Amino acid sequence: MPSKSSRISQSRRIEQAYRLAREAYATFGVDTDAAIKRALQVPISLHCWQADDVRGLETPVAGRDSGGIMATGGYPGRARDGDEMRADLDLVLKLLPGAQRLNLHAFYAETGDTAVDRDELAPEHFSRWLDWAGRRKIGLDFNPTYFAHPRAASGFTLSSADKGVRRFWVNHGRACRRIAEHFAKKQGTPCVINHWIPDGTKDQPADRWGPRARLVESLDAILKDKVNTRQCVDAVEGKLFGLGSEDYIVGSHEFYYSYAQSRKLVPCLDLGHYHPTESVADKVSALLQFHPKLLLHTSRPIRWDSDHVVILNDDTRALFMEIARGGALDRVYVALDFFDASINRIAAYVVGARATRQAILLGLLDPTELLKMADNAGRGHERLALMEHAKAMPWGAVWDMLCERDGVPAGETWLVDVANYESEVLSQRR
Ligand code: RNT
Ligand code: ZN
Repeated sequence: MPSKSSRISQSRRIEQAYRLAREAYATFGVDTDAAIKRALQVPISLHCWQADDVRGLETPVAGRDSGGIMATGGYPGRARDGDEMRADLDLVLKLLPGAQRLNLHAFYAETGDTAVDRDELAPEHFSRWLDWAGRRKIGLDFNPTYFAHPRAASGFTLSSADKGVRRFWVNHGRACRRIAEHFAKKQGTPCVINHWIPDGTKDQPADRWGPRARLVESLDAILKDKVNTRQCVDAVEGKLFGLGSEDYIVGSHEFYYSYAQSRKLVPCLDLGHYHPTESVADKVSALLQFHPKLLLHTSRPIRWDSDHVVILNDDTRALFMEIARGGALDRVYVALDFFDASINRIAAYVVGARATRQAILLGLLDPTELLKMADNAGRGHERLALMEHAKAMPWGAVWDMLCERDGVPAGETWLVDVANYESEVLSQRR
């Protein structure tokens, strides 16, 4: 632990650097105090599945490399049950500035000694998560788990040609919506429920039509139940390909944008789900012309949808820059989606969540008004020069102040807490 006097001198350094940064930004027409305040308010929904490498809490564990997604690596300390997950998340929450939520997957139900299949899940199977979230005053979001299950082994779930399989997953989706509605009622904030299915094929199918028609039918059957849609906010997530579904994905982007539009659902954009040269940032202003809200899964693909820990790279920055420039921060739900089993998992959360909030802050520190003025006046060279200059602005000093104001460690001193926890707690997990 840093000593009290070194903490005081660090605070003083942060204060001094911030004063200079605030002035520099003010000449740029940017109010750093307002940016800090706003950046802290945006809720980031922490995905529970980084804690245990997307295994879930069912017994027997249904298999971790299913559904075209896979956590690779064998770093020690994986959380093995709900209590360990919550303990890990407690430390994560302490090290993150700003508003947080927790994003649960259905296979993190805690059903004690009785096995409860996915189509029979009910709110009471999540009571421990709800109690925990209530004590921490954070809201829960939710996801049906349409993978890692014997009935998903064929590679098809909601779009399966098998009526029984389809019915099972429809009932799972319906059960999950009731759970999401229950969460929302308890916590007093809407619960975003994201539907992602792995359905697809490794090689070219003869029939691309049938599964898509069946997916429409199944989703409609799930949505037919009356739930309060202000509480249970349904989102649908498309993708380009997965492991073992390289050629054909039933729920492609075009499918879900149109489905969401016609059924008044929220489209989910996952940063890892597009062609590597495609800009996800550019899609925001197109989709928000037609959809009131978007759900974002911040992730990081490396050559494929590898779900690496989010860092402050060009993609993350561009995404939130674009959202801030459009004044659309309250039209997006921000959620993390990555799983790296090769590094300390607490640090994975902290790095990814902090990078996401840094990108939000950077978006809010953008001198958008100046840039637009230059653009509108036809002075493209000025716009370009200002954009380049903005990159060299002292935003790090503003970030440190954001952490300071929210009472969490600035800089990288949080690594000490992670190291202590690793030696005291994680190293005991065998
Ligand atoms: C998979 C999707 C999906 C999952 C989670 C676990 O490609 O991104 O969001 O990562 O549901
Ligand atoms: Zn995702």
